[in-house]
Amino acid sequence: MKAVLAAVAFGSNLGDRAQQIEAALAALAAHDGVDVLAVSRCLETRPVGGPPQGDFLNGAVLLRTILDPRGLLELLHHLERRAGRVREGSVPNAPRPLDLDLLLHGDSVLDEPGLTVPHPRMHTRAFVLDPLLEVAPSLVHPVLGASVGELHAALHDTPSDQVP
Ligand code: PH2
Ligand code: MG
Ligand code: MG
Repeated sequence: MKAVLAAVAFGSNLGDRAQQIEAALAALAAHDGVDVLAVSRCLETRPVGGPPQGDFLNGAVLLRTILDPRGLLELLHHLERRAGRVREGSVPNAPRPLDLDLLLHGDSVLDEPGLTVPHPRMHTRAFVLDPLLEVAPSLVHPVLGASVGELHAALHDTPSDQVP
């Protein structure tokens, strides 16, 4: 397919968080059909929802890719499994060594089993929008019709989950 811009959020709150994130970003950059254009800083954030658990390292990456949304999602799941992530039977929002969430994929709007793009909660989460603002302020959310910068500003009044 034609190359599109895509945005992926990353997070980790189990094991060697920074190492797991670095390894996944290196594998993403090395993958055929994926160019990593920009990587945000890693932000330390308090867990939102789920059982009591440790703080996250969160960030976001801007890609150019010829993979379609399903192909990119499968690559992200493969990298999560390689970091030791187990999905089956796990509690929702349990601590995880690596979480890679597909946020935006060009103008794609999809709601299929296991694949919803744009990510349904991305505009409500500071741990997603804070780092995404660093790498893709002008990327437009195709359903809300607003840029990442505008979504971030709209969320600005809500308390941040970032560890001071
Ligand atoms: N991910 C979740 C649920 N809660 N909280 C923080 N701070 N960071 C996350 O990445 C995160 C979360 C579900 O994926
Ligand atoms: Mg997530
Ligand atoms: Mg996820």
